[in-house]
Amino acid sequence: MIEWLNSYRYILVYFIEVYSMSFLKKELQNQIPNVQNEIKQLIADKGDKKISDVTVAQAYSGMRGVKAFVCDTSSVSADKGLIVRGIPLLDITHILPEEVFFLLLTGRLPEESELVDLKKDFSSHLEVPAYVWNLLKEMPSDSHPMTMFNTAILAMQGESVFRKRYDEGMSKSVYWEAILDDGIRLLAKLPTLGAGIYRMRFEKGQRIAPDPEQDWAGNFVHMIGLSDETGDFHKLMQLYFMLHCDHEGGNVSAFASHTVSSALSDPYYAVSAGLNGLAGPLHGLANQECLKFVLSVRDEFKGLPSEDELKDYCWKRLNSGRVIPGYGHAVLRCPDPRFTAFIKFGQDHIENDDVFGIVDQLFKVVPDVLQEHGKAKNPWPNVDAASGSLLYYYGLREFNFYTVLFSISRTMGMISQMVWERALGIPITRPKSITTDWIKSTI
Ligand code: CMX
Repeated sequence: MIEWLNSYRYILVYFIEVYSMSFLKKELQNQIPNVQNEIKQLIADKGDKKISDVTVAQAYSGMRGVKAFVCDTSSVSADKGLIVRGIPLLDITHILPEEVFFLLLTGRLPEESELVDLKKDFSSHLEVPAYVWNLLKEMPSDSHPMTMFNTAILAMQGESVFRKRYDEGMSKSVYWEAILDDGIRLLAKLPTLGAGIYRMRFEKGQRIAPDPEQDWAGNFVHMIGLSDETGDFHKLMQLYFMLHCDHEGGNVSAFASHTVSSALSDPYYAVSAGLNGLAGPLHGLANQECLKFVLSVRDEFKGLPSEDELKDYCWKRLNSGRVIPGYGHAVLRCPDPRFTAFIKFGQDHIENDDVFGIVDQLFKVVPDVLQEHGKAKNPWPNVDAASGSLLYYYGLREFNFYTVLFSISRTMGMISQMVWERALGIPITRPKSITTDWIKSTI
């Protein structure tokens, strides 16, 4: 009798769990066994086939171009740029950040009811714990916003569902579920955290409480407190958070978070690690550097320079051993579609603005200059070339805050990649390094 009651209870708990599960989790729960089997079969069929060779030059050059691991959330092609689950980015610039998150995870866009469900999930985790705000208040008042943002994420590590369930002995087969739970909780808080840091760091007054009725980007706009009478800033932030969502697996932030998470460090550790990489000027911090550069042009020429003046200005910068921020890319060999989408937004919404005008003018001048310079393999603009000028136009002028916005969005990609890595049981990352002596004596 007791045995029967126990199994009855077990079945009941199972059905309650499944019933209360989000649409997103149910969809993943359906997909995962099929993908696991598919990959098992792929390894059985093609496991010994070679996908890449590594030269000595590549070993000394950041492993550029070495194909050595898998990421299915998105891919970056040299001539087309970002492709999210098979869809070229420019075909989905109209979708919400929440929709792209669903797409990254599941490979399809959500139905209306699934989107409502996901938004509801986000809305129930908007609050950042009080100890985080207290910690941030104690930091030096001139701390970089990225340092504050990443410190706050790390400080919340004790909230991790993954860590708690791991300590309780969770089975490997449900790691992905705990990662997803952490991911939703963390993502939901990031606009609150980012906007709160903005208001604290730049002395904009009291924090503004989140509004559970708003969407993810709308809540950020509401909490940052800038006026948005036309609603265009809201539209920009939807686009901004959508465009920065992911950029396959090999970029610094994705790869750093992938490596950290492979040790089964929870998402708070892994996202914070990834974002510390995003804070580098050759990666996400280039958006801050780029606007700084654009403003220096405006100040030097008291407005929009001629193409020749701008060309000379770029050469001076290159000759002093500095890069042109917002240009070049390790994978792309064409103008970044994210740049194209931002320029289009600017053309549709902005008239007669010097800062946006300089960005446009740079696009006419820099590719030729870089080609003549002869070093950069890709002379075209990347995402960071245009984004800052739009934020600046809508009144978000503190450019050392810009990488926080990139971070809020990119966390979607890091979380999506982590969910699948744990679902597929990808083991700890551990490539083999070699020594210079080994190369001299062995090759
Ligand atoms: N301005 C000047 N020189 C550049 C350049 C640029 N925009 N882009 C590349 N180069 C130089 C490199 O510094 C390198 O010089 P050295 O041989 O002296 O070291 C040479 O050209 C070859 O580099 P590459 O193979 O074309 O580019 P990498 O893959 O090494 O680096 C990137 C890619 C993005 C770091 C580089 O193009 C760069 O520094 N760009 C400016 C910073 C930037 O916009 N970063 C943002 C990228 C997007 C993102 O992650 O957010």
